[in-house]
Amino acid sequence: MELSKIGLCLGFLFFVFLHGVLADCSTATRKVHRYNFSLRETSFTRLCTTKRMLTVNGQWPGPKIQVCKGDTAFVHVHNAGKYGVTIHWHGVKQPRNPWSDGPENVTQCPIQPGKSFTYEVTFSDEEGTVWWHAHSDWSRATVHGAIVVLPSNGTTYPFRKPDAEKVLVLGEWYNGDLKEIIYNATETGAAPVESNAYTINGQPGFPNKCSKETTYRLRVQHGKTYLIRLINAVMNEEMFFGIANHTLRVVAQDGAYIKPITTNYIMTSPGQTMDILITANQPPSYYYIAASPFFDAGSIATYDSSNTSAILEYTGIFAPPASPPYPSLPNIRDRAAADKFTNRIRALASRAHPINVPKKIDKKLFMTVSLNQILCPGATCGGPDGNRLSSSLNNISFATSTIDILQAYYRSLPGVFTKDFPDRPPYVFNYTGDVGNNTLYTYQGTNVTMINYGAAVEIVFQGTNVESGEFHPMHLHGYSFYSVGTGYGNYDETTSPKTYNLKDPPEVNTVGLPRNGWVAIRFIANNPGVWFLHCHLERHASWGMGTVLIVKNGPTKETSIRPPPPNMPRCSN
Ligand SMILES: *[C@@H]1O[C@H](CO)[C@@H](O)[C@H](O)[C@H]1NC(C)=O
Ligand SMILES: *[C@@H]1O[C@H](CO)[C@@H](O)[C@H](O)[C@H]1NC(C)=O
Ligand SMILES: *[C@@H]1O[C@H](CO)[C@@H](O)[C@H](O)[C@H]1NC(C)=O
Ligand SMILES: *[C@@H]1O[C@H](CO)[C@@H](O)[C@H](O)[C@H]1NC(C)=O
Ligand SMILES: *[C@@H]1O[C@H](CO)[C@@H](O)[C@H](O)[C@H]1NC(C)=O
Ligand SMILES: *[C@@H]1O[C@H](CO)[C@@H](O)[C@H](O)[C@H]1NC(C)=O
Ligand SMILES: *[C@@H]1O[C@H](CO)[C@@H](O)[C@H](O)[C@H]1NC(C)=O
Ligand SMILES: *[C@@H]1O[C@H](CO)[C@@H](O)[C@H](O)[C@H]1NC(C)=O
Ligand SMILES: *[C@@H]1O[C@H](CO)[C@@H](O)[C@H](O)[C@H]1NC(C)=O
Ligand SMILES: *[C@@H]1O[C@H](CO)[C@@H](O)[C@H](O)[C@H]1NC(C)=O
Ligand SMILES: [Cu+2]
Repeated sequence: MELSKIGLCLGFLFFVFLHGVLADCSTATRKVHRYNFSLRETSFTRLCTTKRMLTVNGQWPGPKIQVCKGDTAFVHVHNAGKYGVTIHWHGVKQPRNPWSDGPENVTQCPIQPGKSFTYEVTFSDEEGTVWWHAHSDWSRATVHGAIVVLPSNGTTYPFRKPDAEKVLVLGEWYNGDLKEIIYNATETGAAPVESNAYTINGQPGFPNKCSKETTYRLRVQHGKTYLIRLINAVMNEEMFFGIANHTLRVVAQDGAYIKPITTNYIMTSPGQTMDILITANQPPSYYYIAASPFFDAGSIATYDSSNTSAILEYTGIFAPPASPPYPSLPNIRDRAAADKFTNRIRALASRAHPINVPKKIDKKLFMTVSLNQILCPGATCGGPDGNRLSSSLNNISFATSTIDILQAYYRSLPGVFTKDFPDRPPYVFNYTGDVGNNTLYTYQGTNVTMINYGAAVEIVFQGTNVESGEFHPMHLHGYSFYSVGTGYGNYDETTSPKTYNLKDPPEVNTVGLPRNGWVAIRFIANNPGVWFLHCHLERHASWGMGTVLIVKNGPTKETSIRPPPPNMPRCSN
């Protein structure tokens, strides 16, 4: 072999080794994958602070799961931690299999310390990036990781195959213990403390305290194209994201392809995933990759206003810049910039990736989404007016039961939940106007909505100005849905539907409800089960901004919930 060829060959091997060249399902031999997750307390140091925190296999972010479209993954979870935990497979529809969905006391009771549970993660039509995270108290801040779903054998990406792929997980670091943070907030009724830094792949990065040396580096080779799988695992804020001097080409969201969007920045809310192509076409150097918060709540909430960064580092020889260029990101309150990006998103809707938007609706739900207060005797609580902070959908603050709703439904156990979640708000007012104190208070209940198998469902989420208007990323388990319309102010039954996009609306599992605005979603209820619907801002979810949809069985075994696995974790009472 000629020397130059050997050089090329070595170069290629080096590239494969360093850059994680894309796997391909034509050579994948397994349709069933097995993973072991060991949940345990691990010591981590960030911002010059050392603490022990719950992780999977000692890693933060946790291990990546990689499958081909339609495969199955069995994930054996052993809990070697100190308290009960559940894991959710965010964006995986789990057809007929709510038993492995995960939300605490909705589809299962927690896996107790010393115990194990094997999740059967059933993939169907997801393709792209989804993720997994703990779904009990606030453990998801440290217990999360990527799920990569590759095109199945014989199919390809709807774009030129990238040279390599990289996972970037946006997260949040808290100096304090997460269990204690949410416990304290629940005890006092005050808002939980904010994080101390945002992170990219577990690293706060420049300019955070003690973080310069450990900044995450994404190494690229000049001329190559990379698929970045960006996961927003942040707890309580939406994020802007960009890479200095590099154009982003967004090609998928929430495990479904979109019409490519070329942009300098994106906005992503907790729960969402974005697949982004970048080409390393700039002079070899260092460039900052950065994310900064987008936060638009009123004055009741405090938030982490810091930035996080990583470095895009070219291979080869160059003089390192004294200070690499930093991307220009929108201001923390720049709602127009957030909307400008979001409103460009359209489903790919191609022959190979068709969509099926329901045109005729069988079941319509209108839900107000509010922050609230619960009166505290003697006004001695830590929230506004001495009350407790709360939140609700249609004025019901979701009260978590102590036996999972799925089991109670499947076994017809009485007294766990009621099937009377209202289809409309109990009280009609100017939702986005100057709301008075008569709308402030809410009550707690475990009220669910029953939906017939196969029904075409529309849900309109109406943000309210009760307590304080704020952006809410609404997430539905068991489904992805079409985000058909959105606007500011109150939804209008006559004029709002006329603005819907029924041609190529994005198919997502988490949708942004704008502050004092509305968003309409549609889907066919073809997945029987017990499915949690909630705001993906953790503090809002903890206050009760959630509910449950129960999609009834269809007429056949193939349209009915599967029987439970034999080893479901026991409920403790
Ligand atoms: C992928 O499909 C090709 C063509 O149908 C077939 O020859 C090959 O065995 C398949 N690979 C796997 C891993 O199933
Ligand atoms: C998972 O752990 C079990 C028991 O320790 C072991 O037998 C098995 O090989 C492990 N599987 C994987 C995929 O690591
Ligand atoms: C929880 O509250 C206690 C008592 O006020 C305080 O000492 C502790 O620092 C708080 N913990 C966290 C993590 O904020
Ligand atoms: C990055 O972009 C900025 C602004 O356009 C420009 O001034 C700078 O020279 C670029 N840096 C490199 C290394 O190309
Ligand atoms: C975060 O980045 C933005 C956009 O570049 C910048 O305007 C802002 O000053 C930065 N904020 C902090 C706290 O560094
Ligand atoms: C879930 O139920 C268990 C009892 O099975 C209970 O100890 C726990 O507090 C419940 N979790 C929540 C969030 O209510
Ligand atoms: C919600 O359920 C509770 C019982 O858990 C019931 O008292 C209440 O009337 C229900 N609320 C609505 C609006 O249906
Ligand atoms: C609702 O309140 C907004 C903001 O104060 C106001 O502009 C609008 O006219 C009100 N709508 C109705 C129907 O009163
Ligand atoms: C609402 O109640 C709080 C606490 O009682 C009071 O301070 C405030 O003035 C009231 N606001 C209105 C609009 O009545
Ligand atoms: C919500 O429920 C509370 C408690 O029952 C009640 O005081 C309040 O008026 C209700 N608010 C709305 C907007 O329906
Ligand atoms: Cu919210």
